[in-house]
Amino acid sequence: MRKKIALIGGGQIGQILAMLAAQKELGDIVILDVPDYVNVCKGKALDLMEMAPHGNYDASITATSDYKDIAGADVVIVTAGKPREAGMTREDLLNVNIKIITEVANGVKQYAPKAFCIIVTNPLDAMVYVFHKVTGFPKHQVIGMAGTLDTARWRAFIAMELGVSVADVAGTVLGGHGPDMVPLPRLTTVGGVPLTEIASPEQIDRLVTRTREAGTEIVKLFGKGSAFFSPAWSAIVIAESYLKDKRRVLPCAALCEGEYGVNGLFIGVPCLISAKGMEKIFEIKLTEEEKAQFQKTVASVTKTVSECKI
Ligand code: TXD
Repeated sequence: MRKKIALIGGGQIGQILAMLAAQKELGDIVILDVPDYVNVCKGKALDLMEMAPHGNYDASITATSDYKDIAGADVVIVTAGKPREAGMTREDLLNVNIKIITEVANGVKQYAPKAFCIIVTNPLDAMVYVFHKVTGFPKHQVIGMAGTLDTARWRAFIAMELGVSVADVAGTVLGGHGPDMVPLPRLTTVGGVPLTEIASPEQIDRLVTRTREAGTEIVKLFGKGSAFFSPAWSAIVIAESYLKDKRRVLPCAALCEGEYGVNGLFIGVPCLISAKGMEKIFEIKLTEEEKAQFQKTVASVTKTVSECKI
């Protein structure tokens, strides 16, 4: 019996999610979107089915606007919402996306109450908080996808700067999905060599800044809409770790209840993702400077969440 993956939102990211989930044969895929857009999603689903012979994958890919069709989903990935336009901050999306996420959360709670839920919609740290509050799901069942993307960006920029393979760049980014996220140069390595020993302080500062502004850099280039290839793959990495019990340790927005001195907020931290969902949060002994940066991002997330009227 194949697993079932519900993609709530079949737009830019949703369509890439469907393609990647199908190519990796993670399960059958149901895309859910609004009635006005569902025929486009049905077309995308059909197009992906017609690609299967070349892609050599077997999956049922369908689209709907009825939550009944996501019944029993094992994984739910939520991208429903409005993306940024040039000049907008992620927080500018807050009110419009709170309404959407609340509607989505009620639908998922009713039809897929056991699903492992990966929230992507921005402002991410607030949207995952809203989804968790509205569903009342246990914390192992709900995470936000942002740090896995931010870490991929951090690794990609380092590889580009140093002319090395991305495969050999290891590191992590903590905190909120915003301009004060916390890449950790001290714990980043290139083939086991500490980044701080092969890149100058100026290079590292430039890499940190580019990582923090990576989303905005793409939004500016697009003018309307935001990144979709890298966010989609970042969410699939998490879903795959859950579905295959790969036990990856990935930076995700998880509900902290004392970890890192944070209580009651979803914030980007290293998480063990297993068949149990978000099984465990790993704590890092931060330096005083890293702690100060982390507290700054926590303050930003706290402010945005405090503005969520739910
Ligand atoms: O790392 C991250 N977490 C971020 C997330 C990285 C990049 C993009 N980030 C955010 O993801 C972005 O700011 C948006 O809030 C979401 C989705 O981005 P995407 O680029 O996929 O947006 P689209 O193309 O507008 O797709 C959104 C879809 C679209 O098809 C709408 O019709 C649908 O969401 N939508 C809904 N579906 C179901 N139910 C409701 N109510 C609904 N409203 C809109």
